[in-house]
Amino acid sequence: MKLYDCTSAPNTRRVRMFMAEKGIDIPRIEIDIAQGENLQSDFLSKNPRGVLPLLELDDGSYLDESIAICRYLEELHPEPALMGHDAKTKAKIESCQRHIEFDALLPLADVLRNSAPTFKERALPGTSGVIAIDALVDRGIASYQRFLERLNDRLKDQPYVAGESFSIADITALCALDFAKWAKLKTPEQHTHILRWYALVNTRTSAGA
Ligand SMILES: N[C@@H](CCC(=O)N[C@@H](CS)C(=O)NCC(=O)O)C(=O)O
Repeated sequence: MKLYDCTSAPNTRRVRMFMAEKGIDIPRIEIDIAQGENLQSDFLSKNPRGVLPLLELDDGSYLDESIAICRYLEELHPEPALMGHDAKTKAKIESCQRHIEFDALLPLADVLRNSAPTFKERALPGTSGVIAIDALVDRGIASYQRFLERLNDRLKDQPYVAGESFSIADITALCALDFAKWAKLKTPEQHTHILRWYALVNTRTSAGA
């Protein structure tokens, strides 16, 4: 297997952290998104959507979408389980993941992509060619702030995002909070439960992946 990766991007970091937690070490090929390397024919012949991460399997086929990649790796390397053991935990983790993706990662991508000159004509990831819309910046910030409030409430009564154990939901949330720093969006000090959780997960070795 091979992972097509971009060191600075949040979704690729999710997969790198997931692999680090499981001790999976495979070759990585760096693709420079800012320079548009993902939009060149060589990469598009592997993934016509032009997005990362992308996993090349041993049979020469490709798998995109960070969570699909993680699910595949979880099947191959079940322990430590990061996507849950039983029906309820699996569903809870999946639900948390969806919240983080829709309420934080996508709005944050809107904030960055609709404000950064590099993405003026690439306001959606990949081959979209969509022009930036200024109003999406404020909408993205508002969604992220609401997400932080809910996350802080959730972490009042449990150590990790999806419950008592570290899971892929913690990986996704950590990647979202670090991605927010690119937009200069810090976690407000009153969100003490998030700050406690962040200190806990950010010291894991995988956080450096
Ligand atoms: N839902 C996809 C999102 C993939 C995505 O948006 N990837 C970004 C990097 S974080 C990308 O490839 N961007 C390419 C671009 O900006 O042109 C996933 O989870 O893999």
